[in-house]
Amino acid sequence: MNARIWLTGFEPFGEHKTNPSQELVEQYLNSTCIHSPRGVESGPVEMTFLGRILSVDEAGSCLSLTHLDGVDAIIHVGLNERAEKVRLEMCAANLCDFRIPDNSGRQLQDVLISSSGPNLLQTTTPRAALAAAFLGNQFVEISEDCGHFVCNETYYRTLHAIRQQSLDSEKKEIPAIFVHIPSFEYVSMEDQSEILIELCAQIVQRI
Ligand code: PCA
Repeated sequence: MNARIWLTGFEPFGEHKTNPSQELVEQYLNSTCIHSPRGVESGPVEMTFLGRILSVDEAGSCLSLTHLDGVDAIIHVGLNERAEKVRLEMCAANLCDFRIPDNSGRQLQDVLISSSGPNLLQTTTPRAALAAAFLGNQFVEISEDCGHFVCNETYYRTLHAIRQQSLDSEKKEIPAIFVHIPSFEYVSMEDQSEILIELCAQIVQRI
């Protein structure tokens, strides 16, 4: 099987001149990679990475919604300025509350993303299996708080669309997760790359 993975990073925002999520993700876009996930018996998986570097605004948060068809998994990656580890985000909140303006100048305060959606949406990836796969990894943690800025907005929109799509068509939900990364000072680009590929392979192996 060759799994098609929709992988996204973000442009710089706020005071940042660069965004490590852009550098991390750009290495893989439009390429294919073969990787054997740890601790899983069924051998190597082949993954083709499609995706984009998203603008940090409403347009960027919505862009993936027009690409859900024909992809096997969705991995969004963004910078968390305060993180010192790679955070696997387990849920997205139906709330925008921006501390700083986004790259289009929006500064939403206490605004719902979807007027009819639930307060929280959970990752559609197998949570327990991923937690177990990264249990011994000192650079990875599980997080229940994706913040209230554009990363959370993007994650919520994606999970909401996946849920809607599976309700409408009775198709299985596409696995999707948000990964918040720290600056490369805390976890090197090389270590973050290994974590990202291992995560993708773990998810794809269980489709
Ligand atoms: N991090 C921001 C948005 C873009 C990014 O890389 C966030 O955590 O919402």
